[in-house]
Amino acid sequence: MTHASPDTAPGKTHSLIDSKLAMGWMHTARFFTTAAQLNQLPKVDVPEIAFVGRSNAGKSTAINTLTQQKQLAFASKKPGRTQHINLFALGKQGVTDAVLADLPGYGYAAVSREDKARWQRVMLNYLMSRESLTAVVLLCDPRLGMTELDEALLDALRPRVEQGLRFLVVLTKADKLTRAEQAKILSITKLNAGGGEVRLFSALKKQGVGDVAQLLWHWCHPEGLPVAGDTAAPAVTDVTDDVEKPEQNQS
Ligand SMILES: Nc1nc2c(ncn2[C@@H]2O[C@H](COP(=O)(O)OP(=O)(O)OP(=O)(O)O)[C@@H](O)[C@H]2O)c(=O)[nH]1
Ligand SMILES: [Mg+2]
Repeated sequence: MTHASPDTAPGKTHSLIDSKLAMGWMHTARFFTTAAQLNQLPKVDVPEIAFVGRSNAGKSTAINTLTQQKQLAFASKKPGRTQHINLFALGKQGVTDAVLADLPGYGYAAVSREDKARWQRVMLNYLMSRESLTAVVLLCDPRLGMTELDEALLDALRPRVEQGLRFLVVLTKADKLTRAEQAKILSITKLNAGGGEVRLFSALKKQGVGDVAQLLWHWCHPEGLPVAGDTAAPAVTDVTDDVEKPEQNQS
């Protein structure tokens, strides 16, 4: 883990924070609320980051890994586990400065056509109209890369991306690929990600975790970190201690 050297000059801000600090921030995550429909979601006035992607891609597991909490989000090898929009609040000393949203996955074959259509509507409405949404993390299984459904989502998001919405493709389950395969899918996905960021990630091997945490921190704190004593200490010191070993994917 690398550490940025602290800038202690008064009145300055840190534009770079180290991954330990970002992980400490992620670790503050706590359950906020759950909703089956958009109109049940409370308005929030802090940046909101949505985790989206195909069913079973690893969205809930990524949230648990990033927040270093075993069961904050419901993860399961049975696809379709997440059926609501679940919000988690982030921020030190109980002061919420960002929200993570875990969304149900799409593309799960066993769901009825009506349920699929209903969910697509809810998700698109959410992505199009949620005012607090500042970033979207699209999780993709690197063995599939970006599928047609992922491309459709990216297309739908494009107008908001052009207006400044941040976009990150996380290639989960990187542990299932060799280094050479990882490098290949990374470069292919960079070409398809419409100018968004792309990162390799493994909940099992803790690959890319600090890197993604740093990126999310910066997106939620574009002004940087005030140089003050109260923000200098991370909430956790060893980020690898309490992370769940996810079950092996069946597919
Ligand atoms: N090997 C490996 N398995 C993973 C990884 N991330 C997730 N998984 C497994 O993939 C399966 C699905 O994970 P979830 O996090 O529930 O997936 P999801 O995208 O939230 O799924 P839905 O809620 O159904 O949309 C679980 O069995 C996880 O343990 C990873 O990085 N490596
Ligand atoms: Mg889930």
